[in-house]
Amino acid sequence: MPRFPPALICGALLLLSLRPACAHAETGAQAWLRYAPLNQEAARQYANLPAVVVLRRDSAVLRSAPAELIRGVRGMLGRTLREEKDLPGENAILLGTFSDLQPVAPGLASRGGIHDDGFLLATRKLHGLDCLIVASATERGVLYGVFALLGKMARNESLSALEETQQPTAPIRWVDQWDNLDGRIERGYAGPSIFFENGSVRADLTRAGEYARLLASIGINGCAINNVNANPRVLEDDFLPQLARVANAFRPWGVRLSIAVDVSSPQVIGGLDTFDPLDARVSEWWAKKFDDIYRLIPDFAGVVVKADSEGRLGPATYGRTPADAANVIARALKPHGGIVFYRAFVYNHQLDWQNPKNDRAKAAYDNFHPLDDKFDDNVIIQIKHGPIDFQVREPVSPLFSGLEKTNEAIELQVTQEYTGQQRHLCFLPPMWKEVLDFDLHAGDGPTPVKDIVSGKTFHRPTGGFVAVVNVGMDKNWLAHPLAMANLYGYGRLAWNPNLDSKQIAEEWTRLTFGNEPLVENTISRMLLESWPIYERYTGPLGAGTLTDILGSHYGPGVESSERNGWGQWHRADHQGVGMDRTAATGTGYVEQYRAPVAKMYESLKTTPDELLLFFHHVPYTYVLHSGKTVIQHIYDSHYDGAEEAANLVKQWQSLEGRVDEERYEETLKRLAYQAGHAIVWRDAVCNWFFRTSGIADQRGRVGHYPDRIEVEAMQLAGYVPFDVIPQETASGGKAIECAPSAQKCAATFRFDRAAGWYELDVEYFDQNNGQSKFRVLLGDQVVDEWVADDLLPATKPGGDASTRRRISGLALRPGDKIRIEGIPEGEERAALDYVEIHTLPQ
Ligand code: GCW
Repeated sequence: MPRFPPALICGALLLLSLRPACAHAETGAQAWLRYAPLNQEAARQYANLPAVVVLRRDSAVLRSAPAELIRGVRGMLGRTLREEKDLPGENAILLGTFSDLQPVAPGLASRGGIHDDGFLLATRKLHGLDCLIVASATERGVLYGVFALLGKMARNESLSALEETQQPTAPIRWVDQWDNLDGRIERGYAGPSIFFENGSVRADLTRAGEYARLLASIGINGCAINNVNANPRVLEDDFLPQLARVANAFRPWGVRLSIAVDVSSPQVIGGLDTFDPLDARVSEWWAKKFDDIYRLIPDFAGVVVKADSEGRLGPATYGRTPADAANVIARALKPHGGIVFYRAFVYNHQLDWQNPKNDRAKAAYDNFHPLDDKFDDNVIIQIKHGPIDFQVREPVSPLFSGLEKTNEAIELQVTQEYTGQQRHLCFLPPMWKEVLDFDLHAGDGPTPVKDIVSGKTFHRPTGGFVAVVNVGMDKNWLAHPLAMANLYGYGRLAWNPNLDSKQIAEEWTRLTFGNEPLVENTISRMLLESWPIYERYTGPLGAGTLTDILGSHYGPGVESSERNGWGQWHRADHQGVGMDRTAATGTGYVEQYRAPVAKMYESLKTTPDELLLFFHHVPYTYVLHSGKTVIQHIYDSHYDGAEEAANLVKQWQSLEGRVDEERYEETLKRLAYQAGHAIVWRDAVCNWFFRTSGIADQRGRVGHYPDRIEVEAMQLAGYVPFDVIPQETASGGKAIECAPSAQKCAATFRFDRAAGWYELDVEYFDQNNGQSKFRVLLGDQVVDEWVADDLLPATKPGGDASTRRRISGLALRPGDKIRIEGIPEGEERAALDYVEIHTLPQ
């Protein structure tokens, strides 16, 4: 079949009135709220949609409901609904709270016992007219109902005989941002803050409002806007009106503003000589501060606290407990209805690594379990889903079942700190589902994490979900066009943790890329495969992500977790690998779980393979349930993972012309980069374990790269070889870089294989402190050139910087001279690692 350019295909499809998503380029700014025009067939089923929308009472939040409905319907159907204040003499869409609608449509509330932010979507005959009703007990629930209705239309679902109720599982459905006041975002990968700039709240908060709209569309009702490593400045008097401006931007969307506060604020900015939570002056200071805040922001939601953690000050300064610190703030918020999220992420990062009984994983439980029943009822303990820190795989935190008389929220991470930083595709809902569905055996029947955090298991008044999101000024919010699936998935699960990942992936894909089955199937399959793939080429068997934990948390850094106080140890040595956390011989961490769970993890036999190294130290020759030895599993999984990452590129390429060009190209670029970086990961981890264990790969792959030519073996001009540290992050442990005096460098070699078509991969190092230029010449002909201008988290050559440039379709002949030229810039010395030449299929 001849290949037509995408524009032609789109044009042809348009003539057939199929109107695919490729009709116009998209930036991703609209995320899943595109309201793209429906094709004729889909639009036909909404032909009878009433022309009028009725909102009987106005308020900041309610106002958004008809506005959004009008916007969505106009986008999808090209019709502009008329807005009325009361029932017209024609069919209508009615929006409102149950009490607003009571006079015209009595008895709605009793339907399904809807409460809080739950909503009803229903068709009713009222005075002989066909009405579509969106109703809730709360104003924001009405808005959620409108978004649900529009989502149905965008996915081409029927609205006839609609009778649906939805009830969120928990009252707390929040997001946190780790934005600093200078505009940078801690662990943010999508540009600067949408809230702050140069120490102040941004003058233009358009994006903050747009973010709130996106959040509302997935049922999120609170957002803490600043880094939990909080700058006390946010509480200074002249800063509060600035916060009020953000609250104003959020308000129309029912998203309540929250901030992270530093517990030392009474001293640092309050002029007191103490921040002891039990000092009366300190409690007065907090009370007065919140009085001031609520005067400006009547719907202020509350605060998030990180204390006694990673160098932050906390109640430990005065020998006080987290409960003392949480309660003094909670009591000041209580009269206003505010809440305190106190983070359970309290641990000693200067642990003695030589003591085999020390274990960071035990910290949250050790610190908080003894305080159960000491926290006020407007305190919520915010617990990271695993006991360490958002690794690619961890068991569930035992603290969830360790607090029965305390409110809890689970903390998840949408920002992909340890899962590829949005340069790698890693759809996290499948991971979160495993966590939420995990039965902690904390009661008579099943007690999955989702029931504990939503307050059901222990009959708590409140609780729920928090995710660290870290959207930025990048147009598409999270940088990778497919990364927003994680924010969408988070919101959907916080609303209803019983949804399955596949359904979430499909919903998101349809809303984001349209309803074409091939597009839906391909993208949702890619999403669902992506976390296991990422896990395979990074940290295996529960050993942690194996990334550089002392720096970027991005590329491979197997040894970085060892021999330091941070406690992310995997204890790999010449004989074996894994942390012994058993009661019998290890740190005793397993005892923090209830008996049935503890029993499962205590035994090697019943510990699932994927968490083996989290709980046990075993020899490399230990045989897994899968029948493979640990070492062979490490090798195989890394080779499989890298191959599957390459396959993601192919899957995506099958969508060329079926998704708009802008998002197609951007996604392709990132997936191709990921496929290259997966090889960097594969080689680093495999070589490290090969070197450490001395056990060869049964399949002969590790350490053998028949298609690879090391640059240090080429003929060099201006380039000098050097040792890369850690050595496994460069092929053969060595790379070349331009000598300090060199302006231009070259590495040359002769091709000595049979004549044919080949692809040539150049592995180079792209740092963020320079923009080197590269050229590849075949004889005298330039076959490719590029600038190493990516902003990877790297200032030196190594696993973070290593990047592949693929030159495809080269006709090579034996004896051909291939020359790679580098022009260094700044501190980036145009470093190269190796070249690989692969035969292309005929
Ligand atoms: O994982 C660590 C991050 C820190 C973060 C901390 C936390 C905001 O590396 O950057 O600090 O977790 O959750 O407090």
